[in-house]
Amino acid sequence: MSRIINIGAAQMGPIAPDESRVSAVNRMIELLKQAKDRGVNLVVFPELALTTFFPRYYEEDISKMDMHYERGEMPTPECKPLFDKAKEFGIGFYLGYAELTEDGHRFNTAILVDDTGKIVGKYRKVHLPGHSEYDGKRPWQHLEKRYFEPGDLGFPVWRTMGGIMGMAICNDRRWPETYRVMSLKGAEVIMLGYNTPDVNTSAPEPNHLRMFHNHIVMQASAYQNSCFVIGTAKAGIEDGCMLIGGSCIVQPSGEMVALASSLGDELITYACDLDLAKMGKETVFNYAKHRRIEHYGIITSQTGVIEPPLDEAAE
Ligand code: ING
Repeated sequence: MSRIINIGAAQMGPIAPDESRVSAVNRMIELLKQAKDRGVNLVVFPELALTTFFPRYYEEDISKMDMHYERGEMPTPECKPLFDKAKEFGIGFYLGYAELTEDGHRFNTAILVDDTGKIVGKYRKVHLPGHSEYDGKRPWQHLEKRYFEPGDLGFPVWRTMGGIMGMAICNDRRWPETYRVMSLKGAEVIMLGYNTPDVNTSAPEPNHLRMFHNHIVMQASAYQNSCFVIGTAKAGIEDGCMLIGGSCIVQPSGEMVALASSLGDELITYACDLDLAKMGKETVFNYAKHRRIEHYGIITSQTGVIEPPLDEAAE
């Protein structure tokens, strides 16, 4: 019997710096209503779905950014209507937000809530792009290394809603290790939200490559790890800074089966047959049969590049 779960990527348009959480939550509830009408079982909201992408702003005193973080555990009072509506509809969801823990740690976080309203798990973004100090050369800052600590929860997966599911956040999607760790634990669905500025002065590249790279990493990784990958954007112009859209659902073949066409609040959906993940896991990417870990050691023992020595004789 096939295990079909109808998954929705609930892309959100811009969240203005002064937009309230109530406004963002109401927009997400509207997307949940669309999801209900379309028989969706699981909705993936973006990274930092409650606030504007505040790492674009420099603040000397980090505590002055506290208003962008959620304190303590979910659901917060502002998010409770979202949790209640999802539970009423019997829809699970992924929610990205900035987390400020009781003991003062700051993470770029996502939680997975199942279709009964139970918080199944939490993930904290491991790969933090950008920089930690003000960079005058940039039109926009990207201060995730200033406002967040690297995630301390690893890449967990959970058995929930009939499958094995894991989470990632934005820049994580560019690193193959993200998916491989989860697929070594059997992940059939890897979901993630992203806020990707259209301009990244630290990696100047032609504009069209922004979307190309966004999709190639998720499509290649879905194929190489034989799993579904869902990527949900916060898109559009936030305070003058363009964030790319391109929310998508990718099946284990690597083919994109749903793609957002706007830069606003937009739900895309696909009936994901989780058993499609099995074929790859049992054949081409049967890890137990084909991987040769005796040759992979430096992937985890070495952080940066170590080139072969220059040949003295050639000098
Ligand atoms: N944003 C971007 C991302 O990884 C970035 C940062 C942009 C990296 C462009 C490389 C190129 O999509 C976040 N929030 O990680």
